[in-house]
Amino acid sequence: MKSGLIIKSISGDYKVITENNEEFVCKPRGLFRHMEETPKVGDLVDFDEKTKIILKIHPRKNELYRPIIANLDKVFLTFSVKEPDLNLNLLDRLLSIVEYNDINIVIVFTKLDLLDDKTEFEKILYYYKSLGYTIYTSGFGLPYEEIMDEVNDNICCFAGQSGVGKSTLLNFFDHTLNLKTAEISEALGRGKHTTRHTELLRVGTGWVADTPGFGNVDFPFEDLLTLSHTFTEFFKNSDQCKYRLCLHLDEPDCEIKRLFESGGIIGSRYQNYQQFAGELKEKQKYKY
Ligand SMILES: Nc1nc2c(ncn2[C@@H]2O[C@H](COP(=O)(O)OP(=O)(O)O)[C@@H](O)[C@H]2O)c(=O)[nH]1
Ligand SMILES: [Mg+2]
Ligand SMILES: [Zn+2]
Repeated sequence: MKSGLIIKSISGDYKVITENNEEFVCKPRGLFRHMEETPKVGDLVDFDEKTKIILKIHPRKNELYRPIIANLDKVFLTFSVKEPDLNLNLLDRLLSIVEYNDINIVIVFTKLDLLDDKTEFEKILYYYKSLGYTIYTSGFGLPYEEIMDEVNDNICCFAGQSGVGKSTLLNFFDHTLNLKTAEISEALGRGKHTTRHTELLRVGTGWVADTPGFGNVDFPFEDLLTLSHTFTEFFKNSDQCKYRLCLHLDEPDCEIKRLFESGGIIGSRYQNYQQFAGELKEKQKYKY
């Protein structure tokens, strides 16, 4: 019996790589299907090297559904400051989802070379840094090396809209990857993405999921209190709210609203929160 990491799923088969870099194409054991358990890219598995049957999936530390991947150590939230414009709504949404999944977050802002006036961006950068997030900035002509260290020894995924420069970054880390940049197919609709398989690529001493750019994603939870807890600064200050289970929406004497009004919480952040709360409420309406 051998153990290895699933790096690719190919219509029911799984490419598994061992610690000695041997690759095997394995099939799952029939029993998994019975148990409604499917191996996923990122899974550590035991398999029989003769029959090439996966015998056991090791317990997962986490799993995402879009993209379908298990055991992520780190998610890179990649956002361009221009072309496309900085999308703070999507940033706050992805931050919430990744916080909920309890996976390490690195934020990368790209294309800083395209920004003539950095004043507004500096404020945003300062704010998200104050939340405790590790943030890197990149751009043509700017250093990328330190971001590379964040990939080493980790299973990672780069999330963000098409065109923000994910493939460009990865190619910079490893020229042999030769990922296509500015793919037209990526820029067109989301339909294409569902047919694409997730694959882990060797980058430095780490693994990076080559996933299509993901735009809008649904929240993996339904209740508003959970949402409020994924906004780290809201959670931290919520003990100052009058109500113990304050949702920071219409309650009186709410510390979060106070902070928003005094500029302690940047406007876009609170407005995005309100919008997400509305979205969850809408979903609940249709459920009952
Ligand atoms: N000016 C500038 N352009 C960039 C930068 N990074 C990527 N691009 C360009 O943005 C386009 C999309 O990049 P790509 O890596 O394909 O984005 P992806 O869809 O996120 O993988 C390409 O034309 C890149 O050359 C950057 O830092 N500065
Ligand atoms: Mg790409
Ligand atoms: Zn409150």
